[in-house]
Amino acid sequence: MISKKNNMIRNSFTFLATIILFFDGYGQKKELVDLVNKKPNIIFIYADDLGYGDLGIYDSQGIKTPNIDKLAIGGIKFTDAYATSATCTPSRYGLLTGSYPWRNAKAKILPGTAPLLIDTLQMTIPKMLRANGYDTGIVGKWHLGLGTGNVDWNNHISPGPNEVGFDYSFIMAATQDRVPTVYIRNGNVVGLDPKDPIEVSYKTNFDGEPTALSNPEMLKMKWHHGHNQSIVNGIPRIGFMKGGASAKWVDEDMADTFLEEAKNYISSHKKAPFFLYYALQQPHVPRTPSPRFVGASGLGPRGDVIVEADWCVGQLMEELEAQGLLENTLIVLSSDNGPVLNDGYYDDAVEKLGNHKPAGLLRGGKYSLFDGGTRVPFITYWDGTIQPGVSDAVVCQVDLLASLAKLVGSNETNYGDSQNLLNEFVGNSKEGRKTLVLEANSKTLIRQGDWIMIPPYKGASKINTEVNIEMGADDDYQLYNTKEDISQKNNLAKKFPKKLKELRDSFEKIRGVDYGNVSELKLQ
Ligand code: NG6
Ligand code: CA
Repeated sequence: MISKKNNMIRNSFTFLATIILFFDGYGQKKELVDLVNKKPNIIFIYADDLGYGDLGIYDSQGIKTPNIDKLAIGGIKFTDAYATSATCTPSRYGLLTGSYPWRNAKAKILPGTAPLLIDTLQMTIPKMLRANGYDTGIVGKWHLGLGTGNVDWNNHISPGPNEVGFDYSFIMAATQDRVPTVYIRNGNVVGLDPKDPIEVSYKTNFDGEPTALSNPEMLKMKWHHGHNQSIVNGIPRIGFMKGGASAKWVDEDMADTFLEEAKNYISSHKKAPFFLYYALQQPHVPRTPSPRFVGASGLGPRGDVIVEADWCVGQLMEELEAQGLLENTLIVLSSDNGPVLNDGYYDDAVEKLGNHKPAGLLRGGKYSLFDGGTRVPFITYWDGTIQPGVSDAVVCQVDLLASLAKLVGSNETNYGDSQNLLNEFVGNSKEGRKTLVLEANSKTLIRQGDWIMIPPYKGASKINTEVNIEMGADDDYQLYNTKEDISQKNNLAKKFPKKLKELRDSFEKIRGVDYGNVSELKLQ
């Protein structure tokens, strides 16, 4: 630290530029020294379907995650942090663009053949960082669409991550349970034999290709709902695929493959600054731990892949340390949506759960309007710069764009829905967001202060029996005080009509919809 400061003093202009004075909510002057324009490397680690109660540091009852816990102990553990949505595609869209996903009608769970969801003219985190001198890379799950429709997987695939800001990309197109089951590097399928071209369809099977329905004897993992189309590596998937045998991934190697890619990206961009978006596939279905982790948790494959993901984070940290980059790297870890046990395969997630509570004390889970859908683990870590602590500031992944822009000294100040919460993310403030509109299955709700209001959704199902999760929809208004009732058990809508009106007014203003009188509501 001392030698770094001396370096800065030598360059007095930079030094002056790094001192930012600002006022916090109470009018007191604070100094944020050495932060802005320091341009640290930035790594965003995004788990897939990791719940609020799945990490040791978030009081996990059954799974040990020492490496991620170490990040939280040496950094800031956020207790009131949100993804923008209760499912993957919209959350990733909100994260990268700084725009609420409900503003884009197409931001729904996408099939593997969907066109690119992000407009190539839209602002994104990697674009913003690139404009400020960063090299940018993505390794892992994409799930934001590719191409412009009718992708030819045997040619260069574009537009994709490389056209919305990433200098380097090594991705899976959609999800581990969706075809095509191949890796794509900078727009090209990895390991493809041109003599065995890939064809993909989400409508019809290709003649003679086995499916889970026609050839159940080929399955090493059984499907529970959905997931009964093409079989790859003995695992039934969503969608039909033909060809590309030499390019197909090995599911059990996926964690190691992404980790190696992430480490290589780091070691080949040491000259900094770089931004790495490391999008883990765990613990999304199909849960396929490397043999090294089978049985590691005692909770079946879902627990095992969380242990595996934790190990990956530890390995990444070791790489940063080995490269001497730890003090100059901001690490943010979170999850794209809440947890689910049975998401379409028989994999013992329910049977072997024991006392473990994937969503902790939160109600609902993935897909849900309740907090179990969107309130997620969120950790920031920056060795030597962020003072360790716990923060109950309300923050959202949509805010990373504006906050990182502030961090890297961008002159732009308007980032749409993204608010600059840099002070919260580095632990200088616990003020957080005042208001947040969240999405689950095309329905929205509002969080304002300690209160959550879910508007009526007439006739919507209260529980999804396939995944066995409460969806959070009701015919009447729901109002919860999350500070006093984290499990959203007491609907206070009738008891606090003024508070209800306050949240309803804010909600209508932001959504741009007049939801009318309580008794007249007929929302879908
Ligand atoms: C659902 C899938 C589920 C999962 C989810 C996407 C079925 C029945 N269910 O449609 O298994 O793939 O989509 O998850 O097909 S997400 O985390 O990427 O949003
Ligand atoms: Ca997800």
